[in-house]
Amino acid sequence: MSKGVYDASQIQILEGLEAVRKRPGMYIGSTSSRGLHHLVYEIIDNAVDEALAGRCNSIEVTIHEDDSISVADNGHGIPTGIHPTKGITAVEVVFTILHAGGKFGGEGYKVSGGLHGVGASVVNALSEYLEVTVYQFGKIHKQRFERGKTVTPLEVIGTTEVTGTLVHFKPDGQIFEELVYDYEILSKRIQEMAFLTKGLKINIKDERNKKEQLFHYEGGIKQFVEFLNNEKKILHEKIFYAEGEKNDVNVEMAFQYNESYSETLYGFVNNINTPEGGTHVAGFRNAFTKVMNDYARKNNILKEKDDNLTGDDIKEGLTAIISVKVIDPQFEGQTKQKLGNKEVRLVVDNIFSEYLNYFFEENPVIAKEILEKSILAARARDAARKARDLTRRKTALEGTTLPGKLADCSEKDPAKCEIYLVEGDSAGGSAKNARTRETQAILPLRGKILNIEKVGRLDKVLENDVIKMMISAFGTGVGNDFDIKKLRYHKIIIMTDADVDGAHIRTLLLTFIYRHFKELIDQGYVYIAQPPLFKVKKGKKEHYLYTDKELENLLNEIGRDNIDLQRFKGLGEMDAEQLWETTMDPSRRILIKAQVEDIIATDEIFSILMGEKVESRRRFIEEHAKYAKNIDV
Ligand code: TTJ
Repeated sequence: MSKGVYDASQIQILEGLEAVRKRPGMYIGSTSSRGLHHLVYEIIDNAVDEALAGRCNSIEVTIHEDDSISVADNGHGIPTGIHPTKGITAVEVVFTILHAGGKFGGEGYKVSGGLHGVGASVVNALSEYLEVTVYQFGKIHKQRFERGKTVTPLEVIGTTEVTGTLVHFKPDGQIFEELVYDYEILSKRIQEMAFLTKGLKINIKDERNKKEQLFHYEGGIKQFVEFLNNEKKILHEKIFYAEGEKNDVNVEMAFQYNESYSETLYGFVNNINTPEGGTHVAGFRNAFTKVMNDYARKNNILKEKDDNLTGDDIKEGLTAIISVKVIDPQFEGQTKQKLGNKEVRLVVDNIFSEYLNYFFEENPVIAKEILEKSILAARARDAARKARDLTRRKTALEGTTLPGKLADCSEKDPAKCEIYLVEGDSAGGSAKNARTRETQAILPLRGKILNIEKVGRLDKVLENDVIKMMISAFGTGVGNDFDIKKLRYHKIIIMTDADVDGAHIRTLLLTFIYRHFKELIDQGYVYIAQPPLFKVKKGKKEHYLYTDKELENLLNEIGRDNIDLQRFKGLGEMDAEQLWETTMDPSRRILIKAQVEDIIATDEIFSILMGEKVESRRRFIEEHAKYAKNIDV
């Protein structure tokens, strides 16, 4: 290649990576902690692709002391030769040309990227430095980049007997607002990747505090289902598993029922979670409903007079993973998290139907148990509908739908309205006095909020008075009636005491909202208020502190003599003015948005906290109480 062409392509490369640095959000979503973690997934995805191609079986991820990251695999190594059209080494192509990550290479390298797949060059552009080391054909090759720019060519620096690729990078402080890695966030995602790629070993090591975990699942998603059901009482021992491929679409499915009433179903496309579902999930549900009804009719479990089971009936207690690999995934929906490829639906439907029919024939006892549970669900749904019709008629007669305890706001535009769900009547009273009447509504919650996870079914949940009040205040309806357009407040703020009971009530409320109003959380309408833990008075000056750390800092600053330290045990200890100043004034308060960031972790925690197995619940609370912020033990 002539020097002129090389120069031209160099200019293009620099322009490309400069664009990434100018608009990082366009490539990795955000420059917050989320984007920071995204960089690691991006690099790991490349190594996982190498594993999918059958060339590597082990990946090591290291968080170094300075929050730089290393990812190493034992594959064949990124090719070190000159790329036929680009005129630079393939290694340099991977790290400097946009969207090049792994997409070249042809045979056995079909699926790659997906939603994340913006490529390693984006990581390079957003790193203070990135070093890649390739172990290949007896030699060690190394190249260094800084902020996307090549600073050394790919050089041979030694000899070796192993093969693989090692990438070491440090996210750029000029780009990211947050530079500290969270071990838990990385290890959760890494565990998920390990479940999704059976046989692959992924080790994560944190050199900042010597933590280390190895994830390795020969059973793949079958073990994923086992893990998700671990804290639940299972309905049948044997886990269904099937794998198949048709028209270049690879499908893996696993499921097992538990005795609860909620569904835990995760779809993945090229190892990426699809919270909004899509054609793969639709195909699964369609086949499941059809096979269940056919089997039930054939074996006289459903009688002639009975209605067919619906998709909702077979959901209760189902834990399932559907993982598909697609060459050119199309993502749709508001957040681009829904698989759109039409051809996938039938492929999943066909493969699942075939294996499920076979599974039921082989395991008639399991088939019967699952069907009986679904039939019970159908009856409960019927009863709930009748109960709902009844309450609807009743409320129509009474002429009002709002609960008496609600101190509503006068503003009618939901976007401007907030509702505080306040623990206890006395705090409720202070909050009513403190509030801005125009925009802030107060609903005091007293009495037992029933343990939703234990009761489960909607018809039972709806019998609880506190729950009924909340639902009618929200205005949305519930279950099949749910309509988010009718929501009366765009901020639902949970305000509980800063002690163990408060934390428990908060968890109950969040569980309830998560199970029955998940969309409210998805839309970012649910918040947690942060009341202060301490008040420090010195002379005429008063300070409110929200964490132990803040208190310590303040005391270090102003000294420990002649101070008056008050510890707030509950909201009730604050008068209306204090409550307004510290927790309710929109210009001063701290609100935490309730997020289902990591659905899997949340779901597991909810199950542990709320579920049947009392022993593990006690253990969990003991283990976590000492770490949890704002919990007074
Ligand atoms: C490309 O197609 C031919 C065989 O090698 C393929 C390749 O790129 N392999 C590869 C990439 N192995 N490992 C990587 C890789 C590993 C890490 C940790 C990070 C990156 C960006 C790539």
